[in-house]
Amino acid sequence: MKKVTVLLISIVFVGVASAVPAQVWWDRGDEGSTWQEWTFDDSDNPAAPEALFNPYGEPEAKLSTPEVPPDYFGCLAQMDGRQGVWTGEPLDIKLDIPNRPNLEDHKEVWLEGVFQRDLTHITITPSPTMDGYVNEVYRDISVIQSDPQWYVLTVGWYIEPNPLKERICIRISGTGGRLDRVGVDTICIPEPATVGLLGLGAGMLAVLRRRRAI
Ligand SMILES: [Ca+2]
Repeated sequence: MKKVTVLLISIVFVGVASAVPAQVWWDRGDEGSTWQEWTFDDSDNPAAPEALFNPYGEPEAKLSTPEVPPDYFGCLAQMDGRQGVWTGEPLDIKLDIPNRPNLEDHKEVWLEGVFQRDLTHITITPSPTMDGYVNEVYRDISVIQSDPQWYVLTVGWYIEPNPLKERICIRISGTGGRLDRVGVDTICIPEPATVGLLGLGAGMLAVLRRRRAI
């Protein structure tokens, strides 16, 4: 092999190695993984995801508002260029996601949602509650440049030990909290972990950005 070729390969390798950890993410359909995406094509409540891969059960989204009586609450067929938008003031979303019942694992969860107004809170509750911890490894809210009326929320969590399922609770408020779509990817990873937490988070974020359908 010519020296210049070796040099070029070395440069590429070093460049990649310095930017991306050895093992950085999973593909949808990998062992122990699930994914589910709600686009709210109809007004069903609870709502089943429009697209999913989850061999461990049936994920579900419940929409509600704590306001009594509600000023406005419902699923709009169209809103600001988006179809199928849940709205409430505030709007509460609960996502229940079953998962692989293996207590020897730890779990990674990534969520991405398209919404309007203010994110009041987002929490994840592993079930059953066990001794362990939930670590939020990433959170970002960014305006969609091509569609600045809407924002993208991206959150990642590391959970150990692995719970049987998750409940993710989101509240969106402001002058009408609105949710156009939300997707969740999860994976159960057998211990001992072979990947670094921070590196894994960065890599999975790259995957989510590639998958983003906005
Ligand atoms: Ca929608």
